[in-house]
Amino acid sequence: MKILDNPSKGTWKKQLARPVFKTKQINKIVKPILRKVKRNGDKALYKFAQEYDHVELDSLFVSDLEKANAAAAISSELKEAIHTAKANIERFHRAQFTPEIVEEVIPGVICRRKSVAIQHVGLYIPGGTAPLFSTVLMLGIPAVLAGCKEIVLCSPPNKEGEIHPAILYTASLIGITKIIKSGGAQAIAALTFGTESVPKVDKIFGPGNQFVTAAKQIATKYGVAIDMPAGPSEVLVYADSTATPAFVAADLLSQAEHGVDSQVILVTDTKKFAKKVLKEIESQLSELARKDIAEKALENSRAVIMENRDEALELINYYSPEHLIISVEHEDKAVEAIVNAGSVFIGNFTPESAGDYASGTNHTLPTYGYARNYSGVSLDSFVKKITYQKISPEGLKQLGPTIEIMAENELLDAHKNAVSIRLEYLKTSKK
Ligand code: HSO
Ligand code: ZN
Repeated sequence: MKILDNPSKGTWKKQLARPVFKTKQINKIVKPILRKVKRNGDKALYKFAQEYDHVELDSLFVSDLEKANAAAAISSELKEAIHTAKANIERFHRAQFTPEIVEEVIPGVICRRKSVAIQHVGLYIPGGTAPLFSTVLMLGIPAVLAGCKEIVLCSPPNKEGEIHPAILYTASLIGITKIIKSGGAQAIAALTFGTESVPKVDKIFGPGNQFVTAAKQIATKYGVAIDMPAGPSEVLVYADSTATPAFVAADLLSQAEHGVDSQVILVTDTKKFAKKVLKEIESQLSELARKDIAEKALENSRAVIMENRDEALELINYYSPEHLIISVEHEDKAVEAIVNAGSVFIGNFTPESAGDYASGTNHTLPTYGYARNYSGVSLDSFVKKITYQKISPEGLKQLGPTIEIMAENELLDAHKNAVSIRLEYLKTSKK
């Protein structure tokens, strides 16, 4: 982990650059996959399962028997933990319901806004090196709460044609029944275009590797919405001498272990503290099963010394981290100064893992600097807001002339006429 000593503003862009994607090469691989799924449907999915997952599938669907076996395969401790996390996530997401707005703007002109569930959603759960069953909770719970009519979950099978039991158990627990054994760009393609087995959806959610990310981007060209543009996981820890170096190191490593392209940043006020954290990282790292991955991620990572607090906060907002841990004296002031972050974790006893699993907030968050202009997944992500209006004759008499003059000046006669014709009618029908 490289130390940057009070880097001047002009150097931030270069010094804090995230690992770059090789989008062009990735797209070259992904586009033909999308094309084949679009053209050949299920047949293509079976073929890609052979090619990429090394399995000959009998069915793309997870069967009821597989779901029952999954429930038997996981420990009661894990089940209990999943239930606890589910309750907390449900509680925080249920609190996100916004009431319908009805406003009589002027007498006789009533405007209304209501949230309506996105009808068909696709949830992508990666397989690979870590079975992210927690992501099933993070995406599935708000989807169910929002009232999405159809929820499809796609996840890649292993060589035995199975999906990790914890993923299946969690999905069943929250009421997701349609689980498809397909991963990678081909799963995104199936959700985008629909196949014989996989329904076409309106919006696709979920993390994934660079192929999945690229496929999701392409999906948007076909009228499918996505949760957000995604990149590798990242955390920025802002800590001073009031924080415990071992805790800070553990938090940095918790994101570093996600992937070799993850990035973790420490921002602190003294070199002394930075050195303590680095020493802790060194000793904790050797104990990790995913040491090699974390080690690689640390090569992309930085410890930044910023003596000046205002500048430190400016740098954090510049970086716009997915996760921000603030463990400094007078934390409230620092928290209030933050305008760009996906999710903020406050104090020495708030590890990012809490939000990753069980505190209640969502862990699907904007990475790669997108915290500047995107929110993390929430209940809102699964609804769209429809507005309504109803205008009475009295209302139209009031508002009509405003519309007429505006339409006239935009040179849109037909717009004007849609009002004038009614006002005329109201005038004549009175006589
Ligand atoms: N930190 C990840 C989510 C996650 N962590 C799932 C563990 N499991 C999102 O950035
Ligand atoms: Zn994590």
